[in-house]
Amino acid sequence: MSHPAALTDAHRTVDGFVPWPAEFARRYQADGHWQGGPLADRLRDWAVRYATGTALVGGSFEEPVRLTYRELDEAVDDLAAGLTELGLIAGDRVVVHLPNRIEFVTLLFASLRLGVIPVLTLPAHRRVEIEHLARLSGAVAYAIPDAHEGFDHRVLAEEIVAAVPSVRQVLVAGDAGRFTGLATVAAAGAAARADRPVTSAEPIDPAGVAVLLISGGTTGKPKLIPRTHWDYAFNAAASARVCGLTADDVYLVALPAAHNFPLACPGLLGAFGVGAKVVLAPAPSPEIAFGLIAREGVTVTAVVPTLARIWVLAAGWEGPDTTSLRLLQVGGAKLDAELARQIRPVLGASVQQVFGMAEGLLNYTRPDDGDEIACTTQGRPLDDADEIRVVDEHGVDVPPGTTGELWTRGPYTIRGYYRAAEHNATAFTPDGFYRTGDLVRRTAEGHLVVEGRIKDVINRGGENVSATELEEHLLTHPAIVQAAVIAAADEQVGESVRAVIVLAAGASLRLRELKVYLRDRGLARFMQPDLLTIVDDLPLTAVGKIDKRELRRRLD
Ligand code: OOB
Repeated sequence: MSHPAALTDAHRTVDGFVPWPAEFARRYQADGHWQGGPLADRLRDWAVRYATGTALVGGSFEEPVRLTYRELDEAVDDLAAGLTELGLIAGDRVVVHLPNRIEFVTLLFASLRLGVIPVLTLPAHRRVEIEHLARLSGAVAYAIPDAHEGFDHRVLAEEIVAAVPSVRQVLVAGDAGRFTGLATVAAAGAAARADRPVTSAEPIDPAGVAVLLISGGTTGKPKLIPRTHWDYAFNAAASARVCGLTADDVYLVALPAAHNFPLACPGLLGAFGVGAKVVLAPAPSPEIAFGLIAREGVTVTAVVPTLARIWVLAAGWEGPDTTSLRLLQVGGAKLDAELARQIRPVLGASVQQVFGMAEGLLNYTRPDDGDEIACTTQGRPLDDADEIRVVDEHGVDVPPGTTGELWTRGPYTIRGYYRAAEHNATAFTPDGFYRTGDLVRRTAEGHLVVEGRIKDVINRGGENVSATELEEHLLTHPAIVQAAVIAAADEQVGESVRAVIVLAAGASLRLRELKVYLRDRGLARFMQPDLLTIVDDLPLTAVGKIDKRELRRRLD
């Protein structure tokens, strides 16, 4: 095994993290939001408590690999010992670019056990994002699969190593080529530790940074979101409670595991906390997901609306056995009510809307809210300590029922992005509220309805057209399966309204017909699209949301 040159101290400090003010930190501890040890210590507890229960199912669909809680904890110790042999120490950052494989989970916990901070990137990220994130975090290592979905990550790793001097190690799940195999590291670790449990050289502060998540923002380069052991543990455990998760549940990781939603809302971390079985889907396609749901008896999973639509359509054709599924969480982008209403009849599961963000705040519809609220609202905050404000453009609170920007702070919402002092000055208010940029309305019962993004508004000759609102109307048309509304430059009105749609198989639609349809729905004339563009598919972000930035670029 190759050993890296001695690591310098230049990349060791965890600077750029904005902690909660002492007064808040005290309160969150006193109230029990922040409690317990660092995240990897919890895996030790779970390994004792759930010992021989199945923790994790990975591998391919044809050849699944199963680990009990005890085996998972052992595998994590082996890898942690191996990483120590490689010279990784507390405070180092490692860019984790792994798909839904067992190594994602073992490397995540092995890093946490050493106080090494994983930077959780998504499989669809490529050179631009990875290079930026490796540089920004000052990462010393980069972890990849050999190849995934036809893309050889080792080629990308060559570029990253050449471009970012701090990256000394490339760790590979699978065939390592000229780099270091994670299996080799773990084997060396197993030999070195000789059954002794691994601990960090220095005690790990549970109030300190555990992981760096990637912002889902669609403007500018991704930002790093520092989540602490305490806040993230609360995030996962409180979410598990809201979902009624127990040891009898089987959680399917259908979205990329590195995304906050399937990772901790309640995701795999929340599922481990109650001793449930976690199943990693190598891909979210209906064939694989439905196959795993039937074979493993999956009870809960999380999807984005674009994926929910694909599953509902496919299930309509295939009639898969999804009888075990009790809860389908949908979030990440606005779920239209019509699609939401199809979920129970077609998939046999209750729908739960999740309006969350990697920065923290999570809103859930609750199991006892009833179908109407679950289908038409984006839920309410996870915890009473979540403070939310809905404000106008002057930062003044608006009454219930009025749309405004959502501001929030609380025990698991960050007070600043990592190493982003300049951006933080505008992204947060002086008293620590995160300005989400989301436009929401609070119903009389206290549920939130997402009405759009502050910047996703088309200024059509002085009239503001909300893209989200028009998209929702478009999706009610039977010929339309996907819709995105964007601005098109227009000499007369500045910006005109362009509807980009994907048609149902065999359907056709003309702008004139669409306008008549929208008019009959009672839509104002200024809200009507000026242009209609029909495409085969819409570009998606790394987690599967419609990517308008890329769409605008394509249509320019
Ligand atoms: C989740 O997190 P991110 O960080 O990828 O994206 C957050 C943004 C939100 O600010 C909002 O603009 C949008 O995505 N969003 C939704 C939504 N859930 C997220 N917009 C409308 N309706 C929803 N249900 O996307 C995320 C994190 C944790 C759980 C679920 C989703």
